[in-house]
Amino acid sequence: MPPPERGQGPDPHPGEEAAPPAPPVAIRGFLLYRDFLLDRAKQEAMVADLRAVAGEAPFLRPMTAWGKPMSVQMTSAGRLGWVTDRRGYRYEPRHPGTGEAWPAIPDSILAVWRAVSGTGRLPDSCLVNFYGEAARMGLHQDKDEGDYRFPVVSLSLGDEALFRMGGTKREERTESVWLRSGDVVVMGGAARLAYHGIDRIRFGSSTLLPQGGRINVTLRCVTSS
Ligand code: MD6
Ligand code: FE
Repeated sequence: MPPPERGQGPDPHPGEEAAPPAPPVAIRGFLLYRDFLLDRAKQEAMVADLRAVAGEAPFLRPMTAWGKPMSVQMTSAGRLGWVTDRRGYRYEPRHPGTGEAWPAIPDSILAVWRAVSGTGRLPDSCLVNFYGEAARMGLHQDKDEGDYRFPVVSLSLGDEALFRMGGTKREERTESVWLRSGDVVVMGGAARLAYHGIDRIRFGSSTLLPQGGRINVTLRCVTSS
């Protein structure tokens, strides 16, 4: 058998084991798998899968608990979707606009979780964020889940984004890195409750999305069993 190829992401060739991902770099406890999905065709297939999700569960511009619309548009797949409105942040089993259950998490996305999450459990929730030209995401912790033993796995597609990573207190020192299309970040262990955010994107830096912009997908276990 030939040696495993690097950077080929999850999707093994039929009858072969998935190639182990190239080792990540650790930044403030966040694990960054650069070019986890190197293959352009795989990235395009994933975008098509996510467009199908958004076809069933349209993107929403959520309201924060303090009544300001977020600049990022969001939808979800999986058993539970993350929503926010005047009642605050929470997970819901149905799309707030259509009233329908969220679509299933695409297999192409689950394959990334299987390859890097280090758990046999599958995620309950797949949050899909879309960043247009001026979108950003303030420094936050992911703490609406019921169980922090499981990591959050994030995948970037499209334009580059400046990702800021800190510690478990807002005042702590931060480090930033430009995330590129195909990069995967795992936030687990001591970094599971670390502050992080997106300062800005470089609109038009990638050709993956013909109209420009960035898609970020985050996978999470929400309930403790
Ligand atoms: C983003 N990411 O990359 C925002 N959360 O657009 C997140 O908020 C995030 O990258 C938890 C774990 C990894 C992440
Ligand atoms: Fe987050």
